[in-house]
Amino acid sequence: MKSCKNRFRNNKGAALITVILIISILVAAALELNRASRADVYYAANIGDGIKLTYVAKSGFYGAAALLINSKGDYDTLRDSWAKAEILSAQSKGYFPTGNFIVKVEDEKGKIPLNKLVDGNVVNPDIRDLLLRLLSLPEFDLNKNKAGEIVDAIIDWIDENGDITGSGAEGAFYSTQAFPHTAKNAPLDCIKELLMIRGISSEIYAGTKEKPGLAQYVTIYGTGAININTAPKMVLRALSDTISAELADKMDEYRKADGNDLSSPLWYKKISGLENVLIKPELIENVKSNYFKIDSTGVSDNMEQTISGVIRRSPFQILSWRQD
Ligand SMILES: [Ca+2]
Repeated sequence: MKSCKNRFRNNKGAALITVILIISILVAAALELNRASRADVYYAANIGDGIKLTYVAKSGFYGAAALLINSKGDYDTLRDSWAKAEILSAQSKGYFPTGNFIVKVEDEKGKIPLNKLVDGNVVNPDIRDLLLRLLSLPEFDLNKNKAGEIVDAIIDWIDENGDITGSGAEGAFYSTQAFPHTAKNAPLDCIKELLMIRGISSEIYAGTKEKPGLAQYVTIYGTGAININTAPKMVLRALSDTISAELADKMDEYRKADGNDLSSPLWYKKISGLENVLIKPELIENVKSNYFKIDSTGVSDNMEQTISGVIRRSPFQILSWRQD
């Protein structure tokens, strides 16, 4: 009788332990389900926010394109509405329930047209010297030889032949690299291609906190002439050996001031200190632009989505499109 009672107690104990175990498992499962559900909800919310911000960024891109299309003057300047896209960006704070965009427009004609550096196998000495002067500016911290090596290597990358230009590099060099390849021997399809060319490190290409990057001053578009009305100050300095940083500041001030006539590229001659500076006329032959880079970022409290692209204004076409 006594042993039967003990067995009954033991069975009750085992049942209690089983129930506690089942409850523990159920509680753990419920907690896990709750955690996973919350993670799914956050994940879905993040995707939703990302999609919304992508459309906010797209709005900025097309808004800037509209500013460009509506800018119908005979010449382009940094006083035009497209060049003041920060106004459109500020207005966008009231356009959307969530987020706003920050959009920036750059004139590709203000940059050095790398594909005009060589035509077949014929080097354009004006563009070569322009690029050499740019890379020789103290901000790049390259000595003259190194700058020359880079320019020659870009020429060899683009020219059709396999003959080494000065201190350049052709297929024999590239075939010995960790990832062997040949020189392209054709025009660039995108600026990032520069990273495949001998001597162009990611630091030279993109810059650092202290140094500028080559990428922001060069383009694969353009006709060969620079728009002096819109070129970055570093490119203005590269237009002639005699344009110092101070003179480039004066040029920038002059071209941004209302009322100064910028319809002819020769306006720079009116600035004190620049009367006797000669920029080769072929380098600045007109001030009308047609290719523009647009960067638009949709921003919210905790997320960003960026769309970058290049457009041709007339006839309008989106030539490149990248979503980060
Ligand atoms: Ca070549």
